[in-house]
Amino acid sequence: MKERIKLIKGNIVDQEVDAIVNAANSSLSGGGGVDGAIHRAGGPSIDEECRIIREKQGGCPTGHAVITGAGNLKAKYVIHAVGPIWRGGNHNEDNLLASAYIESLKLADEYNVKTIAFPSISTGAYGFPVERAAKIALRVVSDYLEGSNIKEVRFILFSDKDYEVYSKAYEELE
Ligand code: AR6
Repeated sequence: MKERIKLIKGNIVDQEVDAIVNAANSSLSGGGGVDGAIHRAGGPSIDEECRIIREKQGGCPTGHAVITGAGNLKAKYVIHAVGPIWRGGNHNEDNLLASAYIESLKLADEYNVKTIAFPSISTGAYGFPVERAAKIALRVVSDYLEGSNIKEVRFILFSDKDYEVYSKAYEELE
C-alpha cells in the first residue's frame, strides 16, 4: 500500500491531518526535537493530558503509543509514540521501532483517523541510523495499510538529507 504514503519536507506541527505523531519518551514528560515543537505549538492542554496518562499508567513503554487531544494544533489528536534509544543495533531496536509505528497506526484506526503524519521516530536525539530506520518505517507502515481504513500517511522529514534517505527507501519499497 505504498501509494497511500507521502513524503514531505517540513515541520510536523504545520500538518493539516487528523492526527500527528510525536516522537515522545516513556515518561511523556516533554523534551526537545519534535516533542518540544508539538508541546510549544499545541499549548498546555497536551501536557496536562500526558500528566493524567502518566498518573494512571505510569507513562508509556518503549515500542508503544498513547493518544491525546491536539490543543491549538490543526490536528484532532496527537499520538505519542515512544521509539527505542539506539544501543548499537543488537538490543531489539528494529522490532521496537516497528512496534512504535504499528501501535500508533492501531490507535489511529481505533479513533477513526483517516490522515496521519509521522516524524522520523528515534533518528534524532535517540540516535537510530536514519537509513535503517527509513526502511523499517516504510515497510511496516505500507504492510499495515493493507488492512486499515487510513487513507493517507505522511512522513514529515525535517532536513534535505532525511528527505533524500526516505525517498530512496521509498523507491526501493516493493
Ligand atoms: N517536524 C518534523 N521533524 C522534526 C521536527 C519537527 N518540528 N523537529 C525535529 N524533527 P527527535 P527521537 C526531526 O529528537 O530521536 C525528545 O527530547 C529530527 O530532525 O525529535 O525519537 C523526546 O522527548 C529527527 O530527524 O526524536 C525524547 O526524549 C526526527 O525528527 C527524544 O527526544 C526525530 O528526532 C526522542 O528522540
